[in-house]
Amino acid sequence: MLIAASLSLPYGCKVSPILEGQEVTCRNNLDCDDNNEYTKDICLDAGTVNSSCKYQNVLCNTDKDCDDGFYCDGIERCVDGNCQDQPNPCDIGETCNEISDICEPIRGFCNTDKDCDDQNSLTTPHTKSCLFIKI
Ligand SMILES: [Ca+2]
Ligand SMILES: [Ca+2]
Repeated sequence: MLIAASLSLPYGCKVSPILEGQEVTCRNNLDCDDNNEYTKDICLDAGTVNSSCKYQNVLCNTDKDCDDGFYCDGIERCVDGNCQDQPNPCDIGETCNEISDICEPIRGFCNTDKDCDDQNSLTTPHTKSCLFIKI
């Protein structure tokens, strides 16, 4: 773009004089828009004859861009253009079922309630499946 007139800045700021008719590549980041949502558009030396556009690749724009399709390895989040893994979605005492995308109580092999005692007075064991039921 061509500069129509020299820049005047508030508060008496001094800038290098720009002659009328000189080319300026960009005045702000929007001037560098490349219509690619997977690049971050940056205007360097904005509004000067040395201005230029810089493009940084962005891996994601939304959490959906990061989803690996697996429930049990956690929900992936898009943070500042990069994907970040989140922890296993299940609580302690639960196991993850990838087929049904749910967390289930850990079950074990047992013959009696004693085999399933988790030493927790707030649960009662349910024999055969070792399913602990909160009371
Ligand atoms: Ca872009
Ligand atoms: Ca995942």
